[in-house]
Amino acid sequence: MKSYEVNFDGLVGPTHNYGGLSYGNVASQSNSQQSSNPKEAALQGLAKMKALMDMGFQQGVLAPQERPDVAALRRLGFAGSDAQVIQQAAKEAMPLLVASCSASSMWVANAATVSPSADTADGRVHFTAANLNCKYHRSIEHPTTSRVLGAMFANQQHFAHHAALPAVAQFGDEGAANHTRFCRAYGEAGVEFFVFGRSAFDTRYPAPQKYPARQTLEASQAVARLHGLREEGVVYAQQNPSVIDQGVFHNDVIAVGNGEVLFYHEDAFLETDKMLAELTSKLAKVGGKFQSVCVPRSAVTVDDAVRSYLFNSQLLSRPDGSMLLIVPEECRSNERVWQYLQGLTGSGGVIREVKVFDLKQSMQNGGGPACLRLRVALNETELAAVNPGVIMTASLYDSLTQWVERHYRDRMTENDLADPQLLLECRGALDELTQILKLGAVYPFQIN
Ligand code: SUG
Repeated sequence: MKSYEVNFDGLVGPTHNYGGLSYGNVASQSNSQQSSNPKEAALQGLAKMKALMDMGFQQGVLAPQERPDVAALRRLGFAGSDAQVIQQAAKEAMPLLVASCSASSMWVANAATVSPSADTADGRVHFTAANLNCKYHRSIEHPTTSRVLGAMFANQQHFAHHAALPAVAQFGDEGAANHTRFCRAYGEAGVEFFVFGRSAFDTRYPAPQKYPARQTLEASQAVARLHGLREEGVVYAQQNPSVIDQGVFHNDVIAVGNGEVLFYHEDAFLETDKMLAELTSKLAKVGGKFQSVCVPRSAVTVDDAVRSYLFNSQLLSRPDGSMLLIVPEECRSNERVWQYLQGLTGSGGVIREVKVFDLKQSMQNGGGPACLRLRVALNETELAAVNPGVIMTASLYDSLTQWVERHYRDRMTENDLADPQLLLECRGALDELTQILKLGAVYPFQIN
């Protein structure tokens, strides 16, 4: 049976703004308070989806969330009408209003961890929504994420959904941003690679000194258990704490994998040799030949990687078995990174082509091409069981583009977030979106 990697991209929501909310994420901190352009952000994301679809890749779309999250503000004690809740929060606790307005759900690599059916004990595709417990503005995403994923992958014969892990730092889980799967073919059993930043219970693992390690070993292990993964099909590795302290807040900022290939920076992991040996032997057991492409620090520094997002790229398989790297424009403007990429594609190795996309609006909050997509490996039967409303087509692209043009503002600052009219605009837009994507009622304003 045929199998595919389907990339579901997060559609940027109408409140996209630069709130400076993510300590440890260099771009988010350095662009704090700049004015944003939600319309441009959404169109940049849609252009990437369309381009990948046009290249022949399977492409889907994941809906944004209701923002401002008035229900979240009510849980923090703000009361009255929706407009009063927003105005009171703006007056008394602006940082909380900003957090409740973040369009951060666009970075759907953090929406969930997904295990394809070939890896799981019950032969279903498993999803665990990420609790995103490290940052308040992200911790409020998972209930709606679960409803949206449930509406996209509704068929219980093929899809199993798990609620987010307990909402405490010891089970901090950032989803697929710290998870990669290696396999010979998408429909065959593979090796799932979980990368954690620290251990919550075992003091033998070092932790970063400056910035938070968002993913714990214990969270990764819990997800592997929930998904029914075989021990032989899992490898755990620790992120190098020193790169977290240099701004690598998720592993997908310093490594990306696809098929049998891991593309990573020399400083990305601890005990790299042991990890590579384990990946090689476990992949061999399922018939695969693991390959690694290490980028030496002499060619690209960790700082270059963080600024250019070289590794937050999408590594995609082409029909001839070679691979294509989708990188952000920032890679072309970094001389060392661009030079490295020219050498890489010209070297006769597996990565043969680089395509550049302008995702500046998302990049300025620390979200590159890989952050914007959630990969779901599906066989033909499973793909046919996905809600067809969320699979990208030329006509869906047109509808979404027109929808963005109709509803999105082209400038957003902190002051705009305090405007109760914004809530009405967003709800109107999202109500229409759920009809376009055939999701049914998934938002709090639709179900309460
Ligand atoms: O969680 N930025 C996101 C970026 C997530 C990127 N995802 C992956 N690497 N997979 C984060 O730090 C910034 C929001 C703000 O500051 O307005 C933010 O949430």
